[in-house]
This record gives sequence, C-alpha cells and structure tokens, in this order.
Amino acid sequence: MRIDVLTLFPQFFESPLNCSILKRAQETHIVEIALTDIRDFAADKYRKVDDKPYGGGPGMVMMPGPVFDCFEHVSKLSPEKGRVILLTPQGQRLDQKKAIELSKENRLILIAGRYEGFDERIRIGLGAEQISIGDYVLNGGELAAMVIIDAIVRLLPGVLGDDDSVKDDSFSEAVGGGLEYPQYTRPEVFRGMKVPEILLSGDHKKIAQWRRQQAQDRTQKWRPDLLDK
Ligand code: 6GU
Repeated sequence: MRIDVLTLFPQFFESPLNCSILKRAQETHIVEIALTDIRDFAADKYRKVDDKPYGGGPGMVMMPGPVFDCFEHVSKLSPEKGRVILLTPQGQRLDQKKAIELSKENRLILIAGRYEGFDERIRIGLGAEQISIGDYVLNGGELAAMVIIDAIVRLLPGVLGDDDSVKDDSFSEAVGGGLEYPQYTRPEVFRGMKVPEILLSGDHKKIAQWRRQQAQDRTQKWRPDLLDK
C-alpha cells in the first residue's frame, strides 16, 4: 500500500512514523508513506497558503491553489489513482469498519488542513471523501491523519508478528463488534489481585466461553452504544 500525506507540517509525522510497528512496516515495504509539504506549492514569495473567508468571519481558510497544485504533483508520483481523503471534523467518523475498508486500498491520499477549514472547492474539485476521528476539534488534520495511518497499517497482512492478533481486537467481529475480553499475564498474584482461576485451568473451551461472556458484560457496562448497532 502507498499512503501520501499532504500537509503544512511534514515534520509532525516524523517521530510516530519512525517508531515500532509503523517503522518496521515501511522498512519491510508493506507500506510506503510519503509526506509532501503543501507550502512548497504556494504561488507567492511569502509562501501563502491561507486567506480570509469570503463573507467575513473569524480565522483563515486554506486556499485551493496550493492544495490543487500539491495534489497534482503527488498524483503523478505513482500510477495508482488512489482514494482521496480530506481530514476534517465535518467528515464521516472513523471506526474499525472504515479502517478495515481503507486497509484494502492500494493507495490513499490524505490531505490534512489547518486554520478554519478548506475552501469548499478543494473537496468538490478533488472528489474527496471526508473523515473525522471524533466529535471534538483539533488544531489541524495531522493527528487525525496519523490516527488513520496507525489504524490501517496494523491491519495490513504481515505487519503484526502474529496475524491473529487483530482478530480478537475490540470492535472486531470475533468479539461481536464490542470490547475485547480482559487479559492477564504473570505474576499469578499481583498486590493481592489474582488471575481468574479459569485462565489457569487449561480448559480451552471453557476459557473461550468465559472470554465471550466477559467481552459481552464489559461492552454492556462500558459501551452499551456498541450493542445497539
Ligand atoms: Cl480530521 N480535523 C480536525 N481539525 N479536528 C478533528 C478531526 C479532524 N477529527 C476530529 N476532530
């Protein structure tokens, strides 16, 4: 998979992309992630990429010119057309289902905005879909783009050591779209708190049953909204 990110702050992505799983996924060529600075496509010597909103109002708006020019440059970096995604709080909310869907694409082009938003002609002209990561406002789309990348890359075959480890994740089909069951590791007793006896029993059928029940109970208790779906 190839992921292009168009951003005013490429340096924002450097540390998270060069750690742990995301780093290894790039080194093993399972994913290629390319950052392009929108400001390099500004038309004037001040490298201006934002301007005042028509009709008045607070803040600044991302100008269409630099984003279009940047997009057209990035488009040519690979023959694959790719799915174009604008990161904005007005987008469809990201969930595990969406992450799985996006992980099946060959190419994604993520556009992170700053300021009060994008000139509407960016969305229309690029035929972009919009994604949000939740109902709160961030200073820009960079963290949202990073969240999407993280959620998607771990789903790509070969990225996690054990390909089964995504299967039982919270929100996955194996846990009925709800929360994951509780996990324990050594020691058997920690500060007076014991590992549930059943997990030490070696009875795999009973353990599976107990885990299903636990997953269901905690979803009911902590995220009943997931059960309505
Ligand atoms: Cl994608 N962008 C911004 N600026 N804020 C957000 C968001 C995106 N998703 C949730 N809040």
